[in-house]
Amino acid sequence: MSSRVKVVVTGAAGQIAYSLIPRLVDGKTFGNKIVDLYLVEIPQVVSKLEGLVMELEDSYFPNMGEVKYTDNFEEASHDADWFLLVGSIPRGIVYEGKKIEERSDLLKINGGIFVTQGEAIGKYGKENAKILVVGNPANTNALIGKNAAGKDSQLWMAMTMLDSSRAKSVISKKTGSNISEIKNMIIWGNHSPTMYPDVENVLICDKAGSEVINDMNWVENTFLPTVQQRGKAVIDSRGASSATSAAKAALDTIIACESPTEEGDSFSAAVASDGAYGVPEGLICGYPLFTLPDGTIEIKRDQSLSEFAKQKFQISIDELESEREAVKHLLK
Ligand code: NAX
Repeated sequence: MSSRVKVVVTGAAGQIAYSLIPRLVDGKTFGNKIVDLYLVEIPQVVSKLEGLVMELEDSYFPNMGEVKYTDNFEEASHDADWFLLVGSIPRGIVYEGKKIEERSDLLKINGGIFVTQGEAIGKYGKENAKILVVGNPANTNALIGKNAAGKDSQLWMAMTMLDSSRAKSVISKKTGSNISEIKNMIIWGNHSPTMYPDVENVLICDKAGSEVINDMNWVENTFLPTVQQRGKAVIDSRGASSATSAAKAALDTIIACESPTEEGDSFSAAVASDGAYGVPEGLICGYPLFTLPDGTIEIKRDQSLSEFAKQKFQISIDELESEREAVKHLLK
């Protein structure tokens, strides 16, 4: 195993990145490896990264390798092992004279960015590079990027770990169990309010969630809306979207990919469907995943879905299909 890892982070001057970047080099996320960072921003903002680099240098991180920054994604992408694609144009900002409110507008603007970045990753990234898309709409951005990269040996994921952690937190409060005792917390579908957090297959102190939480009224009317709308609740209170929790979720995704998954557990991320669980091929869909001791990452295929679960999951699959339709001109 290489003792160095090269990580590219886009949106590096943004709020998630400010929590994320220092923890990439703190010796925990990548263990003993020396971490080389390549930070990417848009030209209008890139000079701010000089200050972030100064802070990193001043923070005493023995595992930090080279740190570079640029507004040229292609230059950053050479031989990178990991790409954390956090940068995107957020909802609510004024872009070319128009306030961006609709998901369809977000898809249009960000879609273009992911074509260019995907092409560079396919051309210059490592053959076995892992790509985690955080910038929204994450699943469809990943679909566009993966398609543009055109390299099946690279693993494209969209982040649903934050949704999974939020769901664990709600279940932990409901059942009085510690968050570490909640395993196999699956997020099916899209990282959007249509996601389906699965309370039936989740394990709470080694018991099936369907046995422990015997309260469908709570599931439907409290649990699902709380998890699905958590991002909005944070924005309403903070006046800004989730940042420190999103950064932690990105780090947890890396750790889950870099170390074997415990028996019975899984981790959440959205990956390209190969038809698993009846999802149309190619859609980047939230699944339960596991990492084998040799580093291979696979979809866990033995989970059973009740009629209730299938119905909820289908709503999210339909949304993913309509997003794919909206960006079909960006797909090769
Ligand atoms: P910020 O607006 O603070 O930062 C985004 C940064 O990306 C900005 O500095 C911007 O200049 C940069 N950027 C835009 N286009 C770029 C490009 N082409 N190349 C490089 N950099 C680019 O947003 P922040 O709060 O950090 O959120 C980043 C993204 O994460 C947003 O799209 C947000 O919606 C998404 N989120 C995704 C989550 C998930 O679970 N998947 C949860 C948290 C968050 O909402």
